[in-house]
This record gives sequence, structure tokens and C-alpha cells, in this order.
Amino acid sequence: MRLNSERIQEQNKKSLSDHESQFDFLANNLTRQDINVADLVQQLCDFQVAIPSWALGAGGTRFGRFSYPGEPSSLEQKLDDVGILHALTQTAGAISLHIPWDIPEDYSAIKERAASHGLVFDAVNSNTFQDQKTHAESYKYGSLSNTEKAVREQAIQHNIEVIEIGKRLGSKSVTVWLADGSNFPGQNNFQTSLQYTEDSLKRIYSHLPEDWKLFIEYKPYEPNFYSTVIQDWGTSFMLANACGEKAYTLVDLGHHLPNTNIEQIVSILMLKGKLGGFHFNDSKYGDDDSTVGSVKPYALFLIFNELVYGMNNNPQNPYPSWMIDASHNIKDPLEDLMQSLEAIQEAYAKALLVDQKALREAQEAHDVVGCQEMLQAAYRTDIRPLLQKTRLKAGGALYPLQAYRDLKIRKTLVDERGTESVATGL
Ligand code: AOS
Ligand code: ZN
Ligand code: ZN
Ligand code: ZN
Repeated sequence: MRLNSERIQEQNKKSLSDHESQFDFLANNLTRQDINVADLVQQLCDFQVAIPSWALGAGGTRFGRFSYPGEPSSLEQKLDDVGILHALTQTAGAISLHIPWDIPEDYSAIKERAASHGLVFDAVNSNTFQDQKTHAESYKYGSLSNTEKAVREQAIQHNIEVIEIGKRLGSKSVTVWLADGSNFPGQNNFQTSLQYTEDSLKRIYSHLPEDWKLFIEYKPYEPNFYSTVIQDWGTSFMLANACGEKAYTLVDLGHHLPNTNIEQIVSILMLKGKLGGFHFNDSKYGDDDSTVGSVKPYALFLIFNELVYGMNNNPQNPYPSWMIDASHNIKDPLEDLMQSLEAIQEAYAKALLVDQKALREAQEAHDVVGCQEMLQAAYRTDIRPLLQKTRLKAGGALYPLQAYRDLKIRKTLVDERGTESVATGL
């Protein structure tokens, strides 16, 4: 299924005049505050978020998985799904593959298909948390940190293979997330586990092409419930420093203990030039992988406020790689991803409204109330017409979710793929 732009433009016509009046009202207000609206639209146009291949089917919990009709069952279909998202939103210009779930058979056909949708390949993800039939060793007691050399070696080789696959697709980074840890006190030696992990990561790092990055993701618990080897940003940061300048920390919003100040972590990592990538999602309890902005939208805005500050003031930090990492049991995955993309764009746009210079002055004058007011004024501004304008300018849909429903895209997918198709992934 391929969504042509005429159908989207046809849809847009219906709501064009509503949009124009809402946009004019907002643009006038912003202009009066000395904000350059054209600049804002351009910055939003340039902001692209990668979609993980595993978010395109319904996810699940350990209690069950409920498939969604018309799920993509091949890499080609996953590309088509992200193509639909990108056509509607113009902000999903990349896909992140997971190996072994997404091994291409015909590389040039896959690259062509991605290009035809305007997509590039973002970070490739390795998997050493599930055993694979073709592998001799088991990851039951860990992968890169395993006390057995043969297991570590297998996990290292797998990561090298993932880099090779990524090279053929034009990816520029590999993300390592490890499930390694222990379930019971006394089970593992913390120091040995970390040392083995560092040594293994260095081996993988030594195979990284010159223009690539290695992203090291941290997570406090799950699937292990007593200890995790790379449990927090400090551990990831330490490992990234040990590997070298092409290694970075990756922040997944769901990978923190309750009430952690994530915006502060983001800020410090950027100061040190080590914030490489981002996995967006939201959560109420743990690594819930819920829709971005569905539970804590203000926290998301505060995070973006630090990201914008960092992007403007920390040339030592490369431009971060943005990705969604979500999964659901009950929603239409494409509708859910559109909600996430909108929430990300919204938080970014609001953060762009903050007058960083005035905020700095208020901080220095110890005007605590003034500082808070500035942030909240930006947060309370309804900038949705700005996002609509951005999409319109880029050829997307004014209202992506509405267009998706009006154009009956899910029905078309079900007609094409059947109700029984099952996506590979978590
Ligand atoms: C796991 O909790 C992490 O968030 C990973 O980033 C990701 O979900 C996994 O690698 C998907 O395979
Ligand atoms: Zn993640
Ligand atoms: Zn996660
Ligand atoms: Zn997550």
C-alpha cells in the first residue's frame, strides 16, 4: 500500500480555512513576542524521528499478545507502514531495524523501497537477549557480560554482523541494549560482569566504521529483577568513555526509576558531549513503552527544553539521533505512532518558544518565579496550528490521524494483508 500525495492534499482542502484562521491567530501572537515564525516552521520541518520496526505490530506483555489486523509481516511491509506514517506526518523519515527480526534478503530492493518512501535507515539494533536457533550458545546467563568466553564471543560476533548489515543499508549507528544482569543476590560478581561488558564493547567498537556511532542504552531492571549490568546513565557514560569518542549514551525515557530527573541527565550528558540517541515513549510505572506524551507531557517538555538548550550551546555534543521506542497491545500501532510523533513535535516546538536568553537572565537574577513562568508560558501555548503548517508545507496531512481514518488506510492494509498477518518483534 502506498499513499499518494494527491489523496492527502484532497483531504487537506476540507480543513484548510479552519487551519488558516487558527494559524494566523497563533502566528500573530508569536510575532508580537518577537518569535520568528518562519524559522520555527523550518526547524520543525527539519526534525525527523525514526520509527522502530518492532512498533508496527501490536506488542504485548508476558501475559499475552493480541495481534492487530493488517500487521506487517515482512520487512517490505514494515517499510510501507513507515512510508504511510511519513507521507501523513512528514516527520518519520527513518526506520530503525532490529537484527535478526529484520534481515534483508535483497539489499538493493529494500534500499530502493525505503528510498521510494523517502526513508533512510537509522540505528541498527542487535539482539543478545533472545536465543537464536542458528547460535550454539545461550544467553540465559548473559551475553557480553557472560562468564563464559564462548558466549561473549558469540554476542560480540553478532554485534559485528549487525554492523555489517547496517553498512549495506546506509545506517550510521548501532544501538546495544543488554538484558544482562542477575535475578538473585549473590548470583553474579558485579565487577567481573562490568569488566567483561567493557571488554566486549571495546571489541565491537573496534569494528565500527569511521563515520559510525555506538549507542549504549541503560535500563535499571527487567528482564532481570535484582541487578542489571548497565543499570543507569553513569554506567553507560563510563562505558562510552572507555570505548572512545564514537561511543555515546542512549537515553530511553522508560528506563529510569520513578521520579528520576531525566531532563537533568540529558543536560549533563550534552555538557559532556555524550548524548548520542534517544528512545521516546512514556510510562506510569516502569518501562511501559506507552504513547509519547500520554502520561507526563510536561516532563517531556522540560526534557526538550534541555535538548534545545544543549543543541544551541553544546557544540561538543553531536546532533542526537531521535527514535520512538514504543509497543502496544490494544491500539492500532500506526495511529499510536502518529500520536507519539505529534507529542514529540509538540514538546519540541514549545521548547523552541522559550526565550533562552531571558531565562538565563532570570536565573542569574534569582527570579525563581520568573523562571517558572517563562517555562510554563511556553508550555501552555497551543502550538498545534504550527505543526499543521509544518506538515502542510512539507506535503503532509493537516490532521494525520483524521486523514488516516477518513482514507480508511487500516482497512486497505487488512484487505491487502489479511487479518491474520503477524509482525515479528517483541
Ligand atoms: C529494551 O527495554 C530497550 O528499550 C530496547 O531499546 C528495545 O526496546 C529493544 O532493543 C527492542 O528490541
Ligand atoms: Zn529502548
Ligand atoms: Zn525499553
Ligand atoms: Zn521503553
